[in-house]
Amino acid sequence: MTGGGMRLVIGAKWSSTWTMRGWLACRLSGLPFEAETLFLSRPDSKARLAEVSPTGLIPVLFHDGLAITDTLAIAEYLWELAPGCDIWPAERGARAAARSSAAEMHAHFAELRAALPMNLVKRWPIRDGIPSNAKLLGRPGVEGQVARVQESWRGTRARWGAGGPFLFGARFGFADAMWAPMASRFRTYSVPLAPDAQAYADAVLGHPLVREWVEGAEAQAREIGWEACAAWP
Ligand SMILES: N[C@@H](CCC(=O)N[C@@H](CS)C(=O)NCC(=O)O)C(=O)O
Repeated sequence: MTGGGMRLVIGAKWSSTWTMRGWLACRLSGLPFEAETLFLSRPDSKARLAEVSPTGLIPVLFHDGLAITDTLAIAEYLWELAPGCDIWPAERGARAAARSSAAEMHAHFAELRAALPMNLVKRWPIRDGIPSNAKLLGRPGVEGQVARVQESWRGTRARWGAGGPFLFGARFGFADAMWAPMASRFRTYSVPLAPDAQAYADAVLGHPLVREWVEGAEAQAREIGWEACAAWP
């Protein structure tokens, strides 16, 4: 089976973390697909979402009469269509570890995500050497979660990452894609990271697919109004 006729509904590129991951999964599959944008802040967004997605959430992937919701389900569906693609590592143990890593990002870090919303076109200011992000980082639970993210990256890379800058070495996969919005949050809010975690975050943000999405976000922000986008939320 091929991916012919696949359609992925995505949100605003500068702010939509889950649809960024869904789009990266589609690109990692190597299968052809079309992306359709549904901005979530328009007056008719809720109604359109309800029409489009059974869960009222995006991304949703349409293919072969199916509406597949949730990024993990989308990644697994694409893997079944294109087994051996870049979504998961080739080796069973590494694949299990990649699924664990992706699932950890999927299920955790609620406080960190709420305190530091993704905004790919925003840079939180540092003035006179004093980071004004201290209040955000001081919210309950955030510091521990920033530490856990780095620990998770470190643990996975120590076991599987030899031979390249990503979690599983030289190949950027879906586990890395899941963490890309987190790496972008750390950049946006100038979150201080350990050198190894910073190197990993830089590698993820420097990957051509991530850059392509970010360039799309910048193009959208220029079209809609950079200041308005950078001011969100
Ligand atoms: N667990 C879902 C989360 C999806 C999600 O929360 N998507 C957001 C956009 S990034 C959404 O659709 N929000 C609806 C809204 O804001 O009304 C997944 O992995 O895909």
